[in-house]
Amino acid sequence: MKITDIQVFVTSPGRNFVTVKVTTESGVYGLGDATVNGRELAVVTYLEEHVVPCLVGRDAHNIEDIWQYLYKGVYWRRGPITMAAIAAIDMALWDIKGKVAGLPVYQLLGGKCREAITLYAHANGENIEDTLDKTEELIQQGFKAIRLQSAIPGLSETYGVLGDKKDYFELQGNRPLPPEQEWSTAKYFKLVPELFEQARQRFGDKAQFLHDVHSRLTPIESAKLGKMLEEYQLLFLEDASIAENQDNYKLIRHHTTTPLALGETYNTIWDCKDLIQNQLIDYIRVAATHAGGITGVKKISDFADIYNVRTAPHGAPDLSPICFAAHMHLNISTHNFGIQEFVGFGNEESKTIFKHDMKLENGMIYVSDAPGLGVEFDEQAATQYPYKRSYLPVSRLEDGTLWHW
Ligand code: CS2
Ligand code: MG
Repeated sequence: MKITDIQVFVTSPGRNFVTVKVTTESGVYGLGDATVNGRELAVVTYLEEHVVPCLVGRDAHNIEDIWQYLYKGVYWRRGPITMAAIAAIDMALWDIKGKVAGLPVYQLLGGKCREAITLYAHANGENIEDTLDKTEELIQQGFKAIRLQSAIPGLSETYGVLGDKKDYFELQGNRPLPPEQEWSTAKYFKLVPELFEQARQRFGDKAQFLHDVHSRLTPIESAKLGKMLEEYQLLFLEDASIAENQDNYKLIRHHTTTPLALGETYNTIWDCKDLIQNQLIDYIRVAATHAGGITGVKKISDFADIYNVRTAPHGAPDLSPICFAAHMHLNISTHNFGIQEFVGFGNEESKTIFKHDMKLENGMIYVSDAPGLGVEFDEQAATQYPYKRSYLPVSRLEDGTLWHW
């Protein structure tokens, strides 16, 4: 079944998304997500200039060969831009194969290992009390796991906290230049243990708690935080230190039994191979859009299973519903699935573009049984929201030193 056309759409219903549509000679088409937050047009160019010309005329059914062709067939392998381009093509080809077979993609990946997908939701607040009030609301909605992030007293803006914005789309979608945020590890350490002390006092074991450090601590600081939080039995501490240096996690692991999660910035197995085989982490968080699609994530998940590492796919607002749907098909069919990050199905504008029938019930998601990935993309609606450059923030210490955001 030959590929006859590949289109790349950029739309910005509050924040930018890059969507790939692969069309075949039979008219069947598939969709993929190619969104790299803050670098969207780099992926568009990579796809249109360097991928599309090579794929038109190839057999859409040959998913693995096309993946290898796009990965091994280039000299400059890996990296977020290359792997997002590969990912989008890969997701679209799985979408096509499911539509042709008349089956949801998870049936092509081995069928169900569970009936529904357990989620963790985000509670973030201007202070500890506000964060815990939001936590209470999420527990009442049935969420069994909640990520707690609170503003840090004395710092103007904190990662993961909305401030005066109504949602993540508004927070992330309109940054014509990288905003500069201040960071203080000392102020952070004053807050986080107290946040979880009060959370456990207020909620007991009514929910599992998580926290995203967002790579801001040195390894020994991460080890100290992990030890301080052990009594609160977190489900996991995410991005405890920067992901580039996998050796960091030997030191952290040596000092604390708090479970560790990492991987949302990883693109291939090579980024996380040592972490997994040395069991330095407990959850691998690669996202389909950033790690080579369904094919790429499946390779990493199966490797992780050998070493008791579970998956906890990244589910940030900068991954489109197409990526989220791909995760649902992966999560329901992956034996060592752990938990899925969930920040909602998007804002009202994005719901006019990306349509699906994934169901949220009691903190769980029930996957679509529609053939393929189960997401429709309204090209007409997408044209209503043209691309708008927007950057992720940068972070500086109080003395002005550039730091990890
Ligand atoms: C965060 C992300 O969801 C998370 O765990 O780390 O929101 C991250 O900040 C964004 O994906 C960056 O684009
Ligand atoms: Mg994160």
